[in-house]
Amino acid sequence: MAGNKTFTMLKPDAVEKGHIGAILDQITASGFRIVAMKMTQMSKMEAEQFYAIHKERPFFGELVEYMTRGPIVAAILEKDNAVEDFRALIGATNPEEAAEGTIRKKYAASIGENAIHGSDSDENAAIEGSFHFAQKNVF
Ligand code: 3AN
Repeated sequence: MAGNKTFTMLKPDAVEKGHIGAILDQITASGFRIVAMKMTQMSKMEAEQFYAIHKERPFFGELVEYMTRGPIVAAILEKDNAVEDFRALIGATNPEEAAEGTIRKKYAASIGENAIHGSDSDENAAIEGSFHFAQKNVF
């Protein structure tokens, strides 16, 4: 059965460009409830751990550099079928392939700087959410 929580990060490029408000507005207008949220800056070690699955990929160094260069907004979101519906809302990893109206189509510059993260499975949503939030800060 599909779970009802996903995890997101508004990435440094989205924060730098002043898109926090617009993106959160689109997320909540699409039926997601914010159940945890914070602004934070990841350390190199945290980013390496968060993206450990990509550590053999050629873009790993660039990804860690990008994700640590400024603050992000991390959040846990709740909705029926959260993971799948949120992936649809953010659009394809490469903004050039993202559907019209999706968050990446509107705000992402490139595949490397793609504005927003969304968990790709219920299992990863739980792992990523607890990476950033203690249970007492999830409401
Ligand atoms: P998604 O974020 O859509 O789940 P993943 O998990 O494949 O995509 O990639 C994680 C992050 O790694 C992306 N959000 C993006 O910032 C970066 N990334 C993915 N593919 C590339 C690539 N080909 N070149 C540079 N960065 C990439």
